[in-house]
Amino acid sequence: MKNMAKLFRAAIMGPPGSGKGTISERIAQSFGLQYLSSGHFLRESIAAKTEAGVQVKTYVERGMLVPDHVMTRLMMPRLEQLSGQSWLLDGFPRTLTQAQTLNSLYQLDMVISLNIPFETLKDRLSDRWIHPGSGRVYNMGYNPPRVQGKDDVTGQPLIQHDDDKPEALMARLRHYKDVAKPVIDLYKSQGILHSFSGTETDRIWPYINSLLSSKMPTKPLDACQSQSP
Ligand code: G5P
Ligand code: MG
Repeated sequence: MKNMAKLFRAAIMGPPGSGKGTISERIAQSFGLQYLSSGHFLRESIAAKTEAGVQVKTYVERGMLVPDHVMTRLMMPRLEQLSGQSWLLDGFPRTLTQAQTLNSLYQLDMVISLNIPFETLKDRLSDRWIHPGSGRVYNMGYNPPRVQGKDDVTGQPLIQHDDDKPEALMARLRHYKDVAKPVIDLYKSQGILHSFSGTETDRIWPYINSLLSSKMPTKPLDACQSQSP
């Protein structure tokens, strides 16, 4: 039974390593929203070597933003497939152009923005290792590979990009802030932005949980079909 409860559409924003994925999984589990991660779709396309995958590989490997038109072409069909369902977007939109494209098609109910201190992000991301073939990401502290230095699926060696080294990281995080600012301002002007600050996901989560509980008192009826990536 769909469409009996009011649909709920949300997005979560935050710099690399801010906990978007971790929090999205908790939201999807607790509130039964469909969860769509732009990074997951990109890595899926890279692994499948689709046309889009080949196009985006270098950007993703270097932590650079994928061009807007490629990104919207990847995300919009996924949203079309979810018509009549409630969803949460993780990592999209990231630029004003992406936000405007999304805005022209869907009205978001809520945008969650994570403000995590640069020092914390730097510590988390400098521990990040990548499988270059697929774009799979590991964190040596939080989610290490089963065998040190090897990808869980292929057993191939993991690498650390120059971009995840401290100086480059600071530049990327500053760049995130510049690009995100107009997006955040847009959602603030629409009255749907909710910002959360802190250094630990576990401490931020209860606030997000209670906000969502107040805005979404009952689980959407399509809850059971959640297909988080
Ligand atoms: P992604 O996949 O969106 P990023 O770089 O934005 O990737 P990432 O790494 O996925 O961000 P996250 O989802 O914000 O981070 O955070 P997470 O995965 O939950 O947590 C990060 C790490 O910290 C994890 O190992 C987690 O276990 C750990 N962690 C979480 N909470 C805590 C805590 O409290 N304490 C500690 N110690 N650790 C914690 O995008 C990838 C690339 O795709 C492209 C870009 O190239 C991007 O770089 N891309 C786009 N390009 C253009 N437009 C878009 N819309 C794009 N979307 C993706
Ligand atoms: Mg993520």
